[in-house]
Amino acid sequence: MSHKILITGFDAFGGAALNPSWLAVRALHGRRILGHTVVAAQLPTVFGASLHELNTLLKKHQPALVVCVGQAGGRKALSLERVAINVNDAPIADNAGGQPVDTPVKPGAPAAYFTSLPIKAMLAALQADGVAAEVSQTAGTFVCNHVFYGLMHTLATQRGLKQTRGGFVHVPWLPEQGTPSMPLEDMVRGLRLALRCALQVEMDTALGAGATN
Ligand code: PCA
Repeated sequence: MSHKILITGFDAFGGAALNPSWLAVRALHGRRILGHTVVAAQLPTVFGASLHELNTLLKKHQPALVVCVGQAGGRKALSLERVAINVNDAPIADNAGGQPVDTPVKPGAPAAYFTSLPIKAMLAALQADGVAAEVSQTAGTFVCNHVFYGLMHTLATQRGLKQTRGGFVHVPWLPEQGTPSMPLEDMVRGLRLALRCALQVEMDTALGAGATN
């Protein structure tokens, strides 16, 4: 395991001109946090290809911490996702025209995985710094949940990545995209705080089932 943090964002999808998740993670590329170096990468908003790309990045960087980030229009806070589910059920086509309905992310794998990030500690850290944040109980059933599930499955099953912690954060729209929204500076500040907290806090005692992972 290296002293690297991998943080990913997505390209624009659904006809949008931009994706704030990529703009926010890009701003963190190369930063040092508690002796770790941040590597930012963009994933395609495509079922399958996104996970293939993520797994290549995991193999290459062997990070200590992985946070995947996506846009969730309509939400008003940084959403710390608790659970990834083993289903693809796309409400719209992905960027390659794919629209799977009720297929598994990984056939025969568990129904769900909990995040291994200390989301309650992260929530407290963000709120203490004035960044709007919430714990979310669903990352949806589109490409973000697909990537989140695939990430947790890889971390659970790949030798060499068992000590790596990972999870998913959704960001709201930027002000120019619609309402509710969050300025880019707040997203960047919030994500940096979230990464720092995840490196500092060993286990989230408030998380219940997640703490046994
Ligand atoms: N948000 C989508 C996929 C890419 C993104 O940024 C989602 O929530 O699934």
